[in-house]
Amino acid sequence: MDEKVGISVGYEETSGPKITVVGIGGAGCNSMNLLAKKQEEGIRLVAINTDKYSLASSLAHVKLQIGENMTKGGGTGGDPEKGREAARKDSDKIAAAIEGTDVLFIATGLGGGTGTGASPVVAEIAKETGILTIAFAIMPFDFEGPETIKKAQEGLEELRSKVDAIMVALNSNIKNGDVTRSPKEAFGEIDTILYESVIALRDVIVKPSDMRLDLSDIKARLSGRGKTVIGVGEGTGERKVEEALEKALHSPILERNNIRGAKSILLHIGLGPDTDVKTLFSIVEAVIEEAKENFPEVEPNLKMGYFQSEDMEGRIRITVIATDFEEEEVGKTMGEEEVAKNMNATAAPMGTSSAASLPEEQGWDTPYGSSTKGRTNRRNTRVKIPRSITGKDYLFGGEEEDEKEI
Ligand SMILES: Nc1nc2c(ncn2[C@@H]2O[C@H](COP(=O)(O)OP(=O)(O)OP(=O)(O)O)[C@@H](O)[C@H]2O)c(=O)[nH]1
Ligand SMILES: [Mg+2]
Repeated sequence: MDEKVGISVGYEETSGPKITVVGIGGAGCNSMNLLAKKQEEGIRLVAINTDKYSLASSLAHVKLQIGENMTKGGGTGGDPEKGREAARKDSDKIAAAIEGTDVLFIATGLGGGTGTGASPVVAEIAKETGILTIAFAIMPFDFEGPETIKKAQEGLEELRSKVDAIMVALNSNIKNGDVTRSPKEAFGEIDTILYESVIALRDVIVKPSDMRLDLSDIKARLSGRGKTVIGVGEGTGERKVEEALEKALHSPILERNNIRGAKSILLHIGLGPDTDVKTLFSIVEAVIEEAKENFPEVEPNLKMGYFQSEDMEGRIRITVIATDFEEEEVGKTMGEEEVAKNMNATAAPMGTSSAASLPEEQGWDTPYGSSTKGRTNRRNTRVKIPRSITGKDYLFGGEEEDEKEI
């Protein structure tokens, strides 16, 4: 087993903050595939698994087999207790693999044994050394059955309590995308979200910017914040701003697919000399509008950074890091009718309840709870683009039939 544990592995080229992505268990390791293929500068990739066969095909810089004596190199067979135990037994190796890290991403699929059990242990180890830790948790498909889903939900709660910030992706949401794509391409969207979030964070911190956000801004905004959305969008051509905003503010895969109710926002914009300052401010305005949508009382605390460069001519890149979400009380800010409509429209993975039986305590953070609390799907998550950008009243995003709702 290749165990190239050492501070410089994966970071050789960087003089800036060190970012480590740890993939844990089968899904966690797979989700790093795109990062591994691209071998981005300043990012160390660590694959952790009980399953040595899965590790063998990983392209990570560091591969850690845990719990060797317990699982004999196989997986845990879906037992989180074994996953937890395996990580505890090899905690020294894990600590060595993440040593020197400034920002740690923990990528994991919940519902099995290794990812569910070992991820919170890795988070604990990171916390002990004061590393800012962001979890990227993939929730199982609705068809995997109640036992797996229960394990995943319990794992999510535990992981959430151990990390600074958490992004949750739903495997079931793959169905919301273009279903004519090949499975590889469709599943690749999850890898892409992880890739884009990691790269965006690195670029926000290290890219020379005209108005800079730095590691301390990231730390201040993400430390101990819980649910988090990192959205990245790039647009080109005439509708570049609309395109970039729509992509940055709505993810079809993430459980929280919008930034509504976010009280803390970091906004980073990359643009070319062809974009005027009016457009820059319009983007800020659109992001604030979106955060206040359904939450008129929320006054987001927004910090902006931007860089302008020749090679961004004709393009715009928008990165939004949103945290501190105000929860929406079902039925308070939406009428009953709208709640019911959202329930029908929302791809509630388990299809468990109607609006009438909606338990209010179930929030967006319970992916299978089918609540609409702060959670909406593409149908009612249209980005409002200020008139100054479009020349018309707000429009963009969502589906045709929603046009009249605006
Ligand atoms: N998107 C995606 N999800 C996956 C993949 N593999 C597994 N999953 C999901 O992740 C959950 C956990 O599965 P694994 O990651 O294989 O489990 P593990 O952590 O390796 O745990 P054990 O094998 O039981 O020790 C599953 O229930 C699936 O929903 C994958 O390659 N991509
Ligand atoms: Mg496994």
